[in-house]
Amino acid sequence: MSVLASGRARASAHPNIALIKYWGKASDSELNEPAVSSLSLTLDELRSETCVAFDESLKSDELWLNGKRDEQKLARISANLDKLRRIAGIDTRCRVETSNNFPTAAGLASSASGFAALVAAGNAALGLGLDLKQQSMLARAMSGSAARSLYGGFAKIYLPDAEPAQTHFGSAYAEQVAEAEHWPLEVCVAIVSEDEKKIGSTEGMERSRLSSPYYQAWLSGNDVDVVQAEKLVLARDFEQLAELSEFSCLKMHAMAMASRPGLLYWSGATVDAMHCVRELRAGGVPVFFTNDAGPQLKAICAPGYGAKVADALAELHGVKRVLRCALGPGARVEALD
Ligand code: 2P0
Repeated sequence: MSVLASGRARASAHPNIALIKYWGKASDSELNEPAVSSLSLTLDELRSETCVAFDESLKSDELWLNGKRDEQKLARISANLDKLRRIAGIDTRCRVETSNNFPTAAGLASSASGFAALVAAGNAALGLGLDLKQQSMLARAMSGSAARSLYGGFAKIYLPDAEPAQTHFGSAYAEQVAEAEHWPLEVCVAIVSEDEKKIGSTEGMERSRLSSPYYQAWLSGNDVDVVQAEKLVLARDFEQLAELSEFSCLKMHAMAMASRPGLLYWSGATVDAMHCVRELRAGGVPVFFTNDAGPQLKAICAPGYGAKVADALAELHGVKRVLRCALGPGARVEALD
């Protein structure tokens, strides 16, 4: 620990939603290297806040999630705290308090925002002095999508640019494609279930790698998709980004569905919402859908169209509520109480 570091810090971060999807790991090493490139946008209103306190008086790590002691998720947090401790050269146990203002583990990328906030808080608490790229590498080692939540606006993980593995960090990292202000897209999240998903992403990815006959084809397409998506974001070409992003989403799910046993993250309401979005688009509303390892449907809208899309989704039977989000900032350290 740096002599100036207090061992305590608080940070916040936002979930991100991939327009070009990550699904699959390069190996089962603890560096958690992704097998595919990805590109995402970071949301504003959804938020994780994480406080860490490294404390010599603690006998073991503690996790408090949304105000309650959580023993179930502690092992994963502890293993990731070990990564921070290894860099700092300490063995001090830590109390982690984290809260989300949205459903946890329901396909809303709570691990992305949660681990991005943990890295930012740990970096500050231990005085590690990691720059954003290093923080992103470390967050990726904790949860692949967390690397992207270090950045606001649009971010990508582009594997051909990855560096030779470094001790502690591995190689893949995220970098910003554009700030939120570059293209203030709006996002409507149709919540169709608040339950935690039954098969987590890590387990699902491994199942797809081992059993989906489409897995190799899936691996071969994402570098090209990310290069194209980045150009479309920079050119603010909504129509072509809509087509490419829905393609990436459906391609990922088709491959995952063909795993054995098949991974079926959609509910009937998810599919109804997809049709609703396509009908809106056919009627001239600039909107497209995407969906992750859970049933919620995310509708990405051109600036100014969020209210209209939210109203249409809210009318669907099976949609419990619709969250509206703008694009947001990256992870940041907050003042302690
Ligand atoms: C994504 N997802 O690109 C994809 C699309 C879900 C579907 O990244 O195992 O929680 O912790 O590295 O980051 C979710 O996977 O997985 C994810 P781990 P993570 O957003």
